[in-house]
Amino acid sequence: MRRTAVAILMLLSAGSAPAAQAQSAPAAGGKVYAVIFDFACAGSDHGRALADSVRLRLRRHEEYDVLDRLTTQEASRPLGVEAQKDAIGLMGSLASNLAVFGTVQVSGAEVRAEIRCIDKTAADGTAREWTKVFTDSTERYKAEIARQIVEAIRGQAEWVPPQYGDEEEPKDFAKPLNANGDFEAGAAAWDRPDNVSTFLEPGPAGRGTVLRIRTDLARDPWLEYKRAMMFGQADPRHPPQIGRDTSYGSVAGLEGVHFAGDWIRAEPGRRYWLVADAKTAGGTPKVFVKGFRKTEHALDGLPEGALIELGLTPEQFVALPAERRRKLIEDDAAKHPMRYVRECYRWYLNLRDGDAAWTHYAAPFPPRGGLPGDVEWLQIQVYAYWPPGEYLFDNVHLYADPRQAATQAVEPARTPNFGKTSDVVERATSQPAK
Ligand SMILES: [Ca+2]
Repeated sequence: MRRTAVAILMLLSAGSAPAAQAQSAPAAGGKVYAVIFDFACAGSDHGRALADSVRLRLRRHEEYDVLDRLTTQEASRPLGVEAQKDAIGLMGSLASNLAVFGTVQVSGAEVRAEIRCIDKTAADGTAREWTKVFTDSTERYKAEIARQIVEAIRGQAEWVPPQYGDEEEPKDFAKPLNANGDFEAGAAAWDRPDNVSTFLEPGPAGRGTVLRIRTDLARDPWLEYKRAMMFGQADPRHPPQIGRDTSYGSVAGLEGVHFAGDWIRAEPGRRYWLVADAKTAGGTPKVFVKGFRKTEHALDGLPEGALIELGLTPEQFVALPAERRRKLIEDDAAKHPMRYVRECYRWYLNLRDGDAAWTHYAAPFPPRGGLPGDVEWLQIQVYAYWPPGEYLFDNVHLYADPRQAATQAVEPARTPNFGKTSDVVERATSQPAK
């Protein structure tokens, strides 16, 4: 009875792994002590590098105790696929019950790995053995072949996180869901540019109007100006002169600059594509899609904008009778419902390949599954920060995924504690004080 309970707990603790364990998985409770020898590879380091990728990847599975690289390299030279006797001898002296070795050959772009595995994890002590050939000729050969080797070792498929560029950009998008993504209608459906950190201006031939963001600015006068602009106390047609600053204390080093679009009605269960063109000289500017939902408005506070409209200071507001305060909040929420939304979803397109040329970016989101059900509104926010300088953007479009046939359920994060900050994780996992 007790044994059964332990086995069930082990399956549960395997988390998202399929409940049906592969036949090659170790007996319940048994650790696999694996040694991955450097692979033999004439004339290059590919064998060592690939072996190390396999070690790292296999180590992610908690039932595998993988001998570290230095100890392995001290114990043995690289072992080619023919070195079976050496491997079996070393398994004994290294107290390992699983050994992997092999030969890697590189020919042009193609990498070919002939890999042998000796597995002595079976409860009855019998050795099982396989030899397989893996090939890849992409830039990601190391990750790709390592994944296939680990799948062969474990006898089950690895979960592969979505990769940028995994899915080809569709050619048949319908009309964008956001208006004026090409900026040809000026600031329509976007923030008003402040003409200090954000500009809508003619781009190079063929682009019409583009968005320019500047982040090499002195922070304090910029913040003061943005605030005044928000409350109608500054006019971007007559922007102030704000000094250039490229220090860590600049706008680039602290807030960065956001340029937001209008609210877009969200459709839970939907998948989207976000595309953008950008010209950057470094850094990783981003195009965020943030999701918002209505929230019960705070019963004791008004947003700053509302206070200014009412001509009240926060102190004057607090001094009002409770009934009067509640009435003002309810009236403001009815008039400006979007002042009372809360961010509940966030994804971004990372514009990371900037080499001072215009580059097109496209990616689907959510990375897996459909948009969560609590997202009511989406907002696009173009964002640039470090390094201090200028960034150009054009054709920022949000599309419904034309390949999606039916609404899709939300798929939760695969990574434990994904989206939680470290303090939350620490609190949740720390031992209670005695
Ligand atoms: Ca344009």
